[in-house]
Amino acid sequence: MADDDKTKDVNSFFAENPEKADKEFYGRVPNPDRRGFLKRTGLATMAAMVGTSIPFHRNMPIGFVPAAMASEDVLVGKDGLTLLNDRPVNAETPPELLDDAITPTSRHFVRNNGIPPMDTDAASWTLTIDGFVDTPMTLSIADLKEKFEVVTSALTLECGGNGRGFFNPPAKGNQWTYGAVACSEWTGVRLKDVLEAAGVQSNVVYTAHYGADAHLSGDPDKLPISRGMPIGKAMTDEILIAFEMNGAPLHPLNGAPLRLVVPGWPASTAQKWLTRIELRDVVHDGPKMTGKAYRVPNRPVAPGEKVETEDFVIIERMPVKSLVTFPANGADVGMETEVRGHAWSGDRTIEKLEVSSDFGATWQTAELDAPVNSGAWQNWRSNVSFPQAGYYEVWARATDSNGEMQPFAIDWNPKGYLNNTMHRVGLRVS
Ligand SMILES: Nc1nc2c(c(=O)[nH]1)N[C@H]1C(S)=C(S)[C@@H](COP(=O)(O)O)O[C@H]1N2
Ligand SMILES: [Mo]
Repeated sequence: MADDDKTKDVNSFFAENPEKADKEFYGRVPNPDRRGFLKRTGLATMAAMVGTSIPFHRNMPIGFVPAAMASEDVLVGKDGLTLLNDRPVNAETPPELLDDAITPTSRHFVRNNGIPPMDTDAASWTLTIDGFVDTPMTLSIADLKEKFEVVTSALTLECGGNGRGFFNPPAKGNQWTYGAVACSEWTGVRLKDVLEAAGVQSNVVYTAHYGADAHLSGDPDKLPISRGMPIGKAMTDEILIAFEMNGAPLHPLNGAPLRLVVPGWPASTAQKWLTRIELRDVVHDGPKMTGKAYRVPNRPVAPGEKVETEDFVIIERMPVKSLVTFPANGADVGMETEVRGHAWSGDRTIEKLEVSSDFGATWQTAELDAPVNSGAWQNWRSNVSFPQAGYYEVWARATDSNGEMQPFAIDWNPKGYLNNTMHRVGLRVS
Protein backbone atom coordinates (compact mmCIF):
# COMPACT_ATOMS: atom_id res chain seq x y z
CA MET A 1 0.00 0.00 0.00
CA ALA A 2 1.32 3.42 -0.94
CA ASP A 3 2.21 5.75 1.91
CA ASP A 4 -0.36 8.39 1.00
CA ASP A 5 -3.15 5.81 1.38
CA LYS A 6 -2.40 5.59 5.08
CA THR A 7 -3.57 9.13 5.61
CA LYS A 8 -7.02 8.24 4.31
CA ASP A 9 -9.57 6.59 6.49
CA VAL A 10 -10.19 2.95 5.73
CA ASN A 11 -13.74 3.52 4.53
CA SER A 12 -12.78 5.93 1.79
CA PHE A 13 -10.02 3.56 0.76
CA PHE A 14 -12.52 0.72 0.47
CA ALA A 15 -15.08 2.97 -1.22
CA GLU A 16 -12.69 4.21 -3.90
CA ASN A 17 -11.30 0.87 -4.91
CA PRO A 18 -12.82 -2.03 -3.00
CA GLU A 19 -11.00 -4.76 -4.93
CA LYS A 20 -7.64 -3.12 -4.40
CA ALA A 21 -8.37 -2.47 -0.72
CA ASP A 22 -9.30 -6.09 -0.13
CA LYS A 23 -6.19 -7.32 -1.88
CA GLU A 24 -4.04 -4.92 0.14
CA PHE A 25 -5.54 -5.91 3.45
CA TYR A 26 -6.31 -9.55 2.94
CA GLY A 27 -4.42 -10.69 -0.14
CA ARG A 28 -7.72 -11.69 -1.75
CA VAL A 29 -11.31 -10.63 -2.20
CA PRO A 30 -13.23 -11.35 1.00
CA ASN A 31 -15.62 -14.24 1.36
CA PRO A 32 -18.26 -14.19 4.07
CA ASP A 33 -15.92 -16.40 6.05
CA ARG A 34 -15.52 -16.54 9.80
CA ARG A 35 -11.95 -15.37 9.93
CA GLY A 36 -9.67 -13.27 7.84
CA PHE A 37 -5.95 -13.67 7.95
CA LEU A 38 -4.64 -10.21 7.34
CA LYS A 39 -1.57 -9.85 5.20
CA ARG A 40 1.41 -8.43 7.09
CA THR A 41 1.15 -5.12 5.29
CA GLY A 42 -2.61 -5.04 5.75
CA LEU A 43 -2.26 -5.66 9.46
CA ALA A 44 0.37 -2.96 9.82
CA THR A 45 -1.82 -0.47 8.00
CA MET A 46 -4.90 -1.33 10.04
CA ALA A 47 -2.90 -1.05 13.27
CA ALA A 48 -1.64 2.35 12.15
CA MET A 49 -5.20 3.44 11.50
CA VAL A 50 -6.53 2.42 14.92
CA GLY A 51 -3.37 3.79 16.51
CA THR A 52 -2.18 0.62 18.25
CA SER A 53 -1.62 -3.08 17.66
CA ILE A 54 -4.58 -5.48 17.35
CA PRO A 55 -3.75 -8.48 19.60
CA PHE A 56 -6.71 -10.61 18.49
CA HIS A 57 -6.41 -9.79 14.80
CA ARG A 58 -6.57 -13.51 13.95
CA ASN A 59 -10.19 -13.56 15.12
CA MET A 60 -11.31 -10.74 12.86
CA PRO A 61 -13.70 -11.86 10.10
CA ILE A 62 -12.36 -11.41 6.60
CA GLY A 63 -13.36 -8.12 5.00
CA PHE A 64 -13.74 -6.66 8.49
CA VAL A 65 -13.21 -2.98 9.22
CA PRO A 66 -12.61 -2.13 12.89
CA ALA A 67 -15.66 -0.50 14.45
CA ALA A 68 -13.51 2.32 15.86
CA MET A 69 -13.26 3.59 12.30
CA ALA A 70 -16.45 2.27 10.84
CA SER A 71 -19.41 2.41 13.17
CA GLU A 72 -20.11 6.12 13.23
CA ASP A 73 -19.76 6.43 9.49
CA VAL A 74 -21.86 3.52 8.36
CA LEU A 75 -24.68 3.44 10.92
CA VAL A 76 -25.95 7.00 10.81
CA GLY A 77 -29.49 7.12 12.22
CA LYS A 78 -29.13 3.77 13.98
CA ASP A 79 -28.91 3.52 17.74
CA GLY A 80 -27.02 0.84 19.66
CA LEU A 81 -26.83 -1.72 16.85
CA THR A 82 -23.95 -4.19 16.74
CA LEU A 83 -22.00 -3.93 13.51
CA LEU A 84 -21.29 -7.42 12.17
CA ASN A 85 -19.76 -6.40 8.87
CA ASP A 86 -18.77 -3.12 7.33
CA ARG A 87 -18.76 -4.05 3.64
CA PRO A 88 -21.50 -4.79 3.04
CA VAL A 89 -23.02 -3.15 6.12
CA ASN A 90 -24.72 -5.67 8.39
CA ALA A 91 -25.85 -4.78 11.89
CA GLU A 92 -28.14 -6.40 14.46
CA THR A 93 -30.03 -5.10 17.47
CA PRO A 94 -29.33 -6.34 21.01
CA PRO A 95 -32.55 -8.01 22.31
CA GLU A 96 -33.02 -5.51 25.14
CA LEU A 97 -33.19 -2.71 22.56
CA LEU A 98 -36.11 -4.50 20.84
CA ASP A 99 -38.39 -4.01 23.86
CA ASP A 100 -40.84 -1.66 22.09
CA ALA A 101 -44.03 -3.14 20.63
CA ILE A 102 -43.20 -1.27 17.41
CA THR A 103 -39.49 -1.23 16.57
CA PRO A 104 -38.22 2.33 16.11
CA THR A 105 -36.42 2.90 12.80
CA SER A 106 -33.19 3.57 14.69
CA ARG A 107 -33.32 0.00 16.01
CA HIS A 108 -34.37 -1.88 12.90
CA PHE A 109 -31.56 -4.25 11.89
CA VAL A 110 -29.67 -3.84 8.63
CA ARG A 111 -28.86 -6.69 6.30
CA ASN A 112 -27.17 -5.70 3.05
CA ASN A 113 -25.80 -8.02 0.39
CA GLY A 114 -24.37 -5.23 -1.74
CA ILE A 115 -23.72 -1.50 -1.81
CA PRO A 116 -26.81 0.67 -1.27
CA PRO A 117 -27.60 3.08 -4.14
CA MET A 118 -26.38 6.67 -3.88
CA ASP A 119 -29.38 8.19 -5.64
CA THR A 120 -32.53 7.50 -3.65
CA ASP A 121 -34.63 10.48 -4.71
CA ALA A 122 -38.26 9.59 -3.98
CA ALA A 123 -39.69 12.10 -6.51
CA SER A 124 -37.99 10.48 -9.51
CA TRP A 125 -38.10 6.83 -8.30
CA THR A 126 -40.05 4.37 -10.42
CA LEU A 127 -41.27 0.80 -10.04
CA THR A 128 -41.79 -1.36 -13.11
CA ILE A 129 -44.20 -4.31 -13.14
CA ASP A 130 -43.54 -6.61 -16.09
CA GLY A 131 -43.13 -10.20 -17.23
CA PHE A 132 -46.33 -12.21 -17.66
CA VAL A 133 -48.79 -9.38 -17.01
CA ASP A 134 -51.55 -8.05 -19.27
CA THR A 135 -50.43 -4.43 -18.86
CA PRO A 136 -46.78 -3.78 -17.99
CA MET A 137 -46.55 -0.58 -15.94
CA THR A 138 -43.98 1.86 -14.66
CA LEU A 139 -45.23 3.79 -11.64
CA SER A 140 -43.83 6.65 -9.59
CA ILE A 141 -44.31 6.66 -5.84
CA ALA A 142 -46.93 9.40 -6.37
CA ASP A 143 -48.75 7.06 -8.80
CA LEU A 144 -48.75 4.27 -6.21
CA LYS A 145 -50.26 6.60 -3.60
CA GLU A 146 -52.87 7.90 -6.02
CA LYS A 147 -53.98 4.68 -7.70
CA PHE A 148 -54.03 2.25 -4.78
CA GLU A 149 -55.30 2.14 -1.23
CA VAL A 150 -52.59 3.26 1.18
CA VAL A 151 -52.37 1.08 4.28
CA THR A 152 -50.28 1.11 7.46
CA SER A 153 -49.46 -2.05 9.38
CA ALA A 154 -46.94 -3.42 11.84
CA LEU A 155 -45.00 -6.17 10.07
CA THR A 156 -42.34 -8.55 11.35
CA LEU A 157 -39.19 -8.96 9.27
CA GLU A 158 -36.65 -11.60 10.25
CA CYS A 159 -33.52 -12.53 8.34
CA GLY A 160 -33.38 -16.23 7.43
CA GLY A 161 -29.92 -16.33 9.03
CA ASN A 162 -30.95 -14.87 12.39
CA GLY A 163 -29.34 -17.07 15.09
CA ARG A 164 -26.65 -18.41 12.75
CA GLY A 165 -23.95 -17.45 15.26
CA PHE A 166 -24.96 -20.36 17.51
CA PHE A 167 -24.46 -23.14 14.96
CA ASN A 168 -21.85 -25.76 15.70
CA PRO A 169 -20.11 -26.65 13.48
CA PRO A 170 -20.34 -23.00 12.48
CA ALA A 171 -21.98 -21.84 9.27
CA LYS A 172 -20.31 -19.24 7.07
CA GLY A 173 -21.90 -15.84 6.72
CA ASN A 174 -22.85 -13.03 9.08
CA GLN A 175 -22.84 -14.35 12.63
CA TRP A 176 -26.27 -13.06 13.64
CA THR A 177 -27.25 -13.79 17.23
CA TYR A 178 -30.79 -12.65 18.17
CA GLY A 179 -31.29 -9.26 16.64
CA ALA A 180 -31.93 -9.73 12.90
CA VAL A 181 -35.64 -9.29 13.58
CA ALA A 182 -37.89 -6.26 13.95
CA CYS A 183 -41.51 -5.18 13.76
CA SER A 184 -41.82 -1.62 12.52
CA GLU A 185 -44.95 0.09 11.23
CA TRP A 186 -44.89 0.24 7.43
CA THR A 187 -47.01 2.38 5.13
CA GLY A 188 -47.48 1.55 1.49
CA VAL A 189 -49.78 -0.15 -0.99
CA ARG A 190 -50.63 -3.85 -1.17
CA LEU A 191 -48.46 -5.80 -3.61
CA LYS A 192 -51.60 -7.76 -4.45
CA ASP A 193 -53.49 -4.64 -5.57
CA VAL A 194 -50.64 -3.56 -7.86
CA LEU A 195 -50.25 -7.03 -9.40
CA GLU A 196 -54.01 -7.25 -9.94
CA ALA A 197 -53.98 -3.89 -11.72
CA ALA A 198 -51.22 -5.16 -14.02
CA GLY A 199 -53.19 -8.35 -14.68
CA VAL A 200 -51.51 -11.57 -13.57
CA GLN A 201 -51.50 -14.07 -16.44
CA SER A 202 -52.55 -17.65 -15.82
CA ASN A 203 -49.08 -19.13 -16.40
CA VAL A 204 -47.42 -17.09 -13.61
CA VAL A 205 -45.85 -19.17 -10.83
CA TYR A 206 -43.32 -16.84 -9.20
CA THR A 207 -42.34 -13.21 -8.64
CA ALA A 208 -38.84 -11.83 -9.20
CA HIS A 209 -37.71 -8.74 -7.28
CA TYR A 210 -35.04 -6.27 -8.36
CA GLY A 211 -33.42 -3.41 -6.44
CA ALA A 212 -31.03 -0.57 -7.18
CA ASP A 213 -28.13 -1.65 -4.96
CA ALA A 214 -24.80 -2.60 -6.56
CA HIS A 215 -22.86 -5.84 -6.44
CA LEU A 216 -19.85 -5.78 -4.09
CA SER A 217 -17.50 -6.33 -7.01
CA GLY A 218 -18.69 -3.09 -8.59
CA ASP A 219 -19.60 -5.05 -11.75
CA PRO A 220 -22.73 -3.28 -13.08
CA ASP A 221 -23.91 -6.49 -14.78
CA LYS A 222 -24.12 -8.35 -11.48
CA LEU A 223 -26.93 -8.09 -8.92
CA PRO A 224 -26.23 -8.58 -5.20
CA ILE A 225 -29.58 -10.30 -4.62
CA SER A 226 -32.82 -10.88 -6.52
CA ARG A 227 -35.32 -13.14 -4.85
CA GLY A 228 -38.99 -13.89 -5.33
CA MET A 229 -41.93 -15.88 -4.00
CA PRO A 230 -44.72 -18.13 -5.26
CA ILE A 231 -47.51 -16.07 -6.82
CA GLY A 232 -49.97 -17.44 -4.24
CA LYS A 233 -47.92 -15.88 -1.46
CA ALA A 234 -47.47 -12.63 -3.40
CA MET A 235 -51.27 -12.26 -3.63
CA THR A 236 -51.81 -12.32 0.16
CA ASP A 237 -53.12 -9.19 1.89
CA GLU A 238 -50.22 -8.44 4.24
CA ILE A 239 -47.42 -7.83 1.75
CA LEU A 240 -46.70 -4.15 1.16
CA ILE A 241 -44.77 -2.05 -1.30
CA ALA A 242 -43.74 0.43 1.36
CA PHE A 243 -42.64 4.06 1.15
CA GLU A 244 -42.87 4.92 4.86
CA MET A 245 -41.44 3.36 7.97
CA ASN A 246 -42.82 4.45 11.34
CA GLY A 247 -44.49 7.47 9.78
CA ALA A 248 -41.40 8.81 8.02
CA PRO A 249 -39.54 8.07 4.79
CA LEU A 250 -37.64 4.76 4.88
CA HIS A 251 -34.17 4.78 6.40
CA PRO A 252 -31.56 4.68 3.60
CA LEU A 253 -30.15 1.39 4.91
CA ASN A 254 -33.65 -0.13 5.10
CA GLY A 255 -34.39 0.47 1.42
CA ALA A 256 -35.33 4.12 0.84
CA PRO A 257 -37.37 5.25 -0.93
CA LEU A 258 -39.31 2.03 -1.77
CA ARG A 259 -39.20 -1.61 -0.68
CA LEU A 260 -41.20 -4.77 -0.31
CA VAL A 261 -42.22 -5.85 3.18
CA VAL A 262 -43.04 -9.57 3.38
CA PRO A 263 -43.90 -10.52 6.96
CA GLY A 264 -43.31 -14.06 8.18
CA TRP A 265 -41.08 -15.16 5.31
CA PRO A 266 -37.29 -14.78 5.19
CA ALA A 267 -36.76 -11.03 4.93
CA SER A 268 -34.55 -11.68 1.90
CA THR A 269 -37.83 -11.78 -0.06
CA ALA A 270 -38.43 -8.16 1.01
CA GLN A 271 -36.43 -6.40 -1.71
CA LYS A 272 -35.06 -3.01 -0.69
CA TRP A 273 -34.51 -0.09 -3.10
CA LEU A 274 -37.22 -1.76 -5.17
CA THR A 275 -37.24 -0.89 -8.89
CA ARG A 276 -38.90 -3.83 -10.62
CA ILE A 277 -41.16 -6.81 -10.04
CA GLU A 278 -41.26 -9.35 -12.82
CA LEU A 279 -43.85 -12.11 -12.97
CA ARG A 280 -42.35 -15.37 -14.20
CA ASP A 281 -43.66 -18.72 -15.43
CA VAL A 282 -40.83 -20.53 -13.64
CA VAL A 283 -39.41 -20.42 -10.12
CA HIS A 284 -37.15 -17.36 -10.05
CA ASP A 285 -33.44 -18.07 -10.49
CA GLY A 286 -31.85 -14.71 -9.56
CA PRO A 287 -28.80 -14.33 -7.30
CA LYS A 288 -29.42 -15.92 -3.84
CA MET A 289 -32.41 -17.92 -5.15
CA THR A 290 -30.43 -20.91 -6.39
CA GLY A 291 -27.79 -23.29 -5.04
CA LYS A 292 -27.81 -23.36 -1.25
CA ALA A 293 -28.74 -19.72 -0.60
CA TYR A 294 -31.82 -19.33 1.62
CA ARG A 295 -32.38 -23.05 1.34
CA VAL A 296 -32.32 -25.91 3.83
CA PRO A 297 -31.97 -29.68 3.36
CA ASN A 298 -35.21 -31.47 2.51
CA ARG A 299 -34.69 -33.78 5.54
CA PRO A 300 -33.17 -33.52 9.02
CA VAL A 301 -29.38 -33.79 8.83
CA ALA A 302 -26.71 -34.39 11.47
CA PRO A 303 -24.50 -31.43 12.46
CA GLY A 304 -21.65 -31.21 9.95
CA GLU A 305 -23.27 -33.59 7.48
CA LYS A 306 -22.57 -32.83 3.82
CA VAL A 307 -25.72 -32.36 1.77
CA GLU A 308 -25.91 -32.34 -2.04
CA THR A 309 -27.14 -29.08 -3.58
CA GLU A 310 -30.10 -30.82 -5.24
CA ASP A 311 -31.35 -31.87 -1.79
CA PHE A 312 -31.86 -28.26 -0.71
CA VAL A 313 -35.31 -26.63 -0.78
CA ILE A 314 -36.27 -22.94 -0.76
CA ILE A 315 -37.16 -21.59 2.67
CA GLU A 316 -40.73 -20.33 2.79
CA ARG A 317 -42.26 -19.36 6.14
CA MET A 318 -40.07 -18.57 9.15
CA PRO A 319 -40.51 -20.89 12.15
CA VAL A 320 -42.13 -20.26 15.56
CA LYS A 321 -39.88 -18.08 17.71
CA SER A 322 -39.78 -15.67 20.64
CA LEU A 323 -37.49 -13.13 22.19
CA VAL A 324 -37.03 -11.91 25.76
CA THR A 325 -36.54 -8.15 25.57
CA PHE A 326 -36.70 -7.43 29.31
CA PRO A 327 -34.70 -7.93 31.47
CA ALA A 328 -31.46 -7.87 29.52
CA ASN A 329 -29.16 -10.88 29.69
CA GLY A 330 -26.87 -10.43 32.71
CA ALA A 331 -29.18 -7.99 34.53
CA ASP A 332 -29.48 -7.73 38.32
CA VAL A 333 -33.10 -8.04 39.43
CA GLY A 334 -35.09 -8.27 42.67
CA MET A 335 -36.96 -11.32 44.04
CA GLU A 336 -39.73 -10.68 41.54
CA THR A 337 -39.54 -9.19 38.08
CA GLU A 338 -41.63 -8.71 35.00
CA VAL A 339 -40.27 -10.64 32.01
CA ARG A 340 -41.50 -9.62 28.58
CA GLY A 341 -40.87 -9.87 24.88
CA HIS A 342 -42.36 -10.79 21.50
CA ALA A 343 -43.27 -13.97 19.65
CA TRP A 344 -44.04 -14.73 15.99
CA SER A 345 -44.41 -17.66 13.60
CA GLY A 346 -44.35 -17.31 9.81
CA ASP A 347 -47.88 -16.86 8.49
CA ARG A 348 -49.40 -18.22 11.70
CA THR A 349 -50.27 -16.79 15.11
CA ILE A 350 -48.85 -17.65 18.52
CA GLU A 351 -51.23 -19.54 20.79
CA LYS A 352 -49.13 -19.86 23.92
CA LEU A 353 -46.01 -18.39 25.45
CA GLU A 354 -44.41 -20.07 28.44
CA VAL A 355 -41.59 -18.99 30.69
CA SER A 356 -39.30 -21.10 32.89
CA SER A 357 -36.87 -19.91 35.56
CA ASP A 358 -35.68 -23.35 36.66
CA PHE A 359 -33.87 -24.54 33.53
CA GLY A 360 -37.02 -25.89 31.98
CA ALA A 361 -38.28 -28.10 34.83
CA THR A 362 -41.50 -26.11 35.22
CA TRP A 363 -43.20 -23.54 32.99
CA GLN A 364 -45.68 -20.76 33.63
CA THR A 365 -47.98 -19.36 30.97
CA ALA A 366 -47.39 -15.71 30.11
CA GLU A 367 -50.00 -13.13 29.24
CA LEU A 368 -50.04 -12.96 25.43
CA ASP A 369 -51.52 -10.20 23.26
CA ALA A 370 -53.16 -10.81 19.90
CA PRO A 371 -51.15 -9.33 17.01
CA VAL A 372 -52.08 -5.66 16.40
CA ASN A 373 -52.71 -6.78 12.80
CA SER A 374 -51.97 -9.84 10.71
CA GLY A 375 -48.19 -10.00 10.11
CA ALA A 376 -47.18 -8.32 13.39
CA TRP A 377 -45.35 -10.07 16.21
CA GLN A 378 -47.24 -10.64 19.47
CA ASN A 379 -46.22 -9.07 22.76
CA TRP A 380 -46.16 -11.06 25.98
CA ARG A 381 -45.32 -10.53 29.64
CA SER A 382 -45.16 -12.53 32.84
CA ASN A 383 -44.25 -11.87 36.47
CA VAL A 384 -41.54 -14.24 37.58
CA SER A 385 -40.61 -14.67 41.24
CA PHE A 386 -37.50 -16.37 42.54
CA PRO A 387 -37.27 -18.44 45.74
CA GLN A 388 -33.91 -17.03 46.88
CA ALA A 389 -30.96 -14.94 45.72
CA GLY A 390 -28.66 -16.40 43.09
CA TYR A 391 -28.19 -17.02 39.38
CA TYR A 392 -31.23 -17.90 37.30
CA GLU A 393 -32.02 -18.24 33.65
CA VAL A 394 -35.31 -17.18 32.20
CA TRP A 395 -36.25 -19.23 29.16
CA ALA A 396 -39.14 -18.44 26.85
CA ARG A 397 -40.87 -20.79 24.44
CA ALA A 398 -43.68 -20.07 22.04
CA THR A 399 -46.21 -22.49 20.56
CA ASP A 400 -48.03 -21.53 17.37
CA SER A 401 -51.52 -22.10 15.97
CA ASN A 402 -50.38 -25.38 14.37
CA GLY A 403 -49.09 -26.67 17.72
CA GLU A 404 -45.44 -26.18 16.77
CA MET A 405 -43.20 -25.27 19.70
CA GLN A 406 -39.70 -23.81 19.79
CA PRO A 407 -37.03 -26.47 20.30
CA PHE A 408 -34.34 -26.43 22.95
CA ALA A 409 -31.59 -27.67 20.63
CA ILE A 410 -30.67 -26.31 17.20
CA ASP A 411 -32.04 -28.05 14.15
CA TRP A 412 -28.65 -27.85 12.39
CA ASN A 413 -28.38 -27.11 8.67
CA PRO A 414 -25.30 -26.32 6.56
CA LYS A 415 -26.00 -22.64 5.90
CA GLY A 416 -27.18 -21.76 9.39
CA TYR A 417 -30.77 -20.76 8.69
CA LEU A 418 -33.97 -20.86 10.76
CA ASN A 419 -32.48 -21.08 14.24
CA ASN A 420 -35.55 -20.82 16.45
CA THR A 421 -34.19 -22.26 19.69
CA MET A 422 -35.49 -20.82 22.95
CA HIS A 423 -34.04 -17.53 24.08
CA ARG A 424 -32.24 -17.85 27.42
CA VAL A 425 -31.53 -14.84 29.60
CA GLY A 426 -29.22 -15.05 32.61
CA LEU A 427 -30.24 -13.03 35.69
CA ARG A 428 -28.63 -12.31 39.05
CA VAL A 429 -31.27 -12.12 41.77
CA SER A 430 -30.56 -10.24 45.00
N1 LIG B 1 -32.04 -4.76 -2.66
C1 LIG B 1 -31.82 -5.52 -1.59
N2 LIG B 1 -32.86 -5.95 -0.87
C2 LIG B 1 -32.66 -6.71 0.23
C3 LIG B 1 -31.37 -7.08 0.64
C4 LIG B 1 -30.27 -6.60 -0.13
O1 LIG B 1 -29.10 -6.85 0.17
N3 LIG B 1 -30.54 -5.82 -1.23
N4 LIG B 1 -31.21 -7.91 1.72
C5 LIG B 1 -32.35 -8.74 2.06
C6 LIG B 1 -32.20 -9.48 3.30
S1 LIG B 1 -31.24 -10.88 3.25
C7 LIG B 1 -32.86 -9.10 4.44
S2 LIG B 1 -32.77 -10.04 5.84
C8 LIG B 1 -33.67 -7.87 4.48
C9 LIG B 1 -33.21 -6.97 5.59
O2 LIG B 1 -33.94 -5.80 5.65
P1 LIG B 1 -33.39 -4.59 6.53
O3 LIG B 1 -31.97 -4.34 6.15
O4 LIG B 1 -34.29 -3.45 6.27
O5 LIG B 1 -33.48 -5.03 7.98
O6 LIG B 1 -33.61 -7.15 3.26
C10 LIG B 1 -33.63 -7.93 2.10
N5 LIG B 1 -33.75 -7.09 0.94
MO1 LIG C 1 -31.59 -12.02 5.25
